[in-house]
Amino acid sequence: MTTKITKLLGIEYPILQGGMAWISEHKLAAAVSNAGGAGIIAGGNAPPDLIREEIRAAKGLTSKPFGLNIMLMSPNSDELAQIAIDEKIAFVTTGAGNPGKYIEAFKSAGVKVIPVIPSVGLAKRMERAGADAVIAEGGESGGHIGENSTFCLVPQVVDALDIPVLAAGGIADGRGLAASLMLGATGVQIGTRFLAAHECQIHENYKKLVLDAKDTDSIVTGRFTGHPCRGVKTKFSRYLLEMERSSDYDNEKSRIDKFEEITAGALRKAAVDGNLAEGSFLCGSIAGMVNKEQSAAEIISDITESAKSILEKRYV
Ligand code: TUI
Repeated sequence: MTTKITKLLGIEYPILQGGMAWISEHKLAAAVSNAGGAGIIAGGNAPPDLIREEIRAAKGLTSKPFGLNIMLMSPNSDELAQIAIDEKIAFVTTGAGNPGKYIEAFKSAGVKVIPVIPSVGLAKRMERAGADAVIAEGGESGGHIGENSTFCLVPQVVDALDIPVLAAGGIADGRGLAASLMLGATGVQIGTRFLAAHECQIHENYKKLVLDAKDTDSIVTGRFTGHPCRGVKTKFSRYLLEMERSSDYDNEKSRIDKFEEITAGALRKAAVDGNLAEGSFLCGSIAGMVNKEQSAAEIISDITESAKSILEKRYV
C-alpha cells in the first residue's frame, strides 16, 4: 500500500500507531514498526530520561523507523524535542499545542514533523511553519480532543493543505482505513485498537474495559476546563462529568482547580496500576468495535488486507 506517507517515512503500510501517554512504549512501538506500520513512543509527562531509555530499548527491537510523540502541555517538551534530535528519531508527532518553535531544529536534524491538529486553522499554521504532514484528529479519538468529527474534519483539512494529511479518530479496521483514503487522507493513525495488542503493556483492567466496551461506553469529561478528554465510562469518569453540572463550587476557578487536582497522574494510574477508582482510562469511541486481543502484526495485516479488498471492489 504505497501512499505519500509510506514514502515519506519509509514504511510499508500507511498506519501510524497513536502516541498514548504511559501506554505507547518500546515493545508496542517496535512491534508496530516491525509489522510494517510506524510505531510511536509517547513522551506524555514522563521524565525525559525514561523516554530516552524507551527509545534506546525500541532501537534494540527494531531497525525500522519509529516516532516520538511530544505532548506539548508537558513541562518536559523542550527536553523531549532535544532527545528526538539527539537520538535521530525518524519522525515526531505532537499533540495538545503548537510545535512551531521546534520545527526548524527538527528539520535541520532530519527529523520529520507531523503535528496532530483538531482544526483547519491549526493545520494551515502547521503547513506554513514547515510541517511534513499533519494528522487531522476528530473528536471520536481517545484523550484530549477537538470539537470536529473525523468525517467532517479530514476532507476540509485535505482541501486546505498541500502536504499529506492522515486521519485519526474512530478508525480501527479496514473499512476505516479505506474510508480515510476516500476522504483524501494518505494514511491513518490508530490508537484504541492497539490497546488490545498483545505487545501493549497496559494493566489487564484497562484491556478488559476496552474489550468489554460497547458503542455507548466512552464519554468526554473536562469540557469546562478547555481540555476535553475522551475515555471509558467508569465510576470515576462519571464523577468527573458530574463536576461539570455541580453547584458545589464557589466559582469556575475552584471547579477547574479541583478537577486538575483529582486528575493529576490519572493516566498513569489507569495504564500502569489499573486503578479503577482514580484512573482515567482513555480510549476512542470506536472501542465498541475492539473485542479481541491480537498481536500488532495481526492487527496491521487484518486492517490492510480488509482495506485492500474493499478498495478493489467497485461501488456503483
Ligand atoms: O494530544 C492529543 N491527545 C492527548 S494529550 C493527552 S495528555 C492530556 N490530558 C489532559 C489534558 C490535556 C492533555 C491525552 N490525549 N491529541 C492531539 C490533539 N492535539 N488533540 C487536540 C490537539 C490540539 C489542541 C490545541 C493541537 C493543537 C492545539 O493548539 C492550540 C494552539 O493554538 O496552540
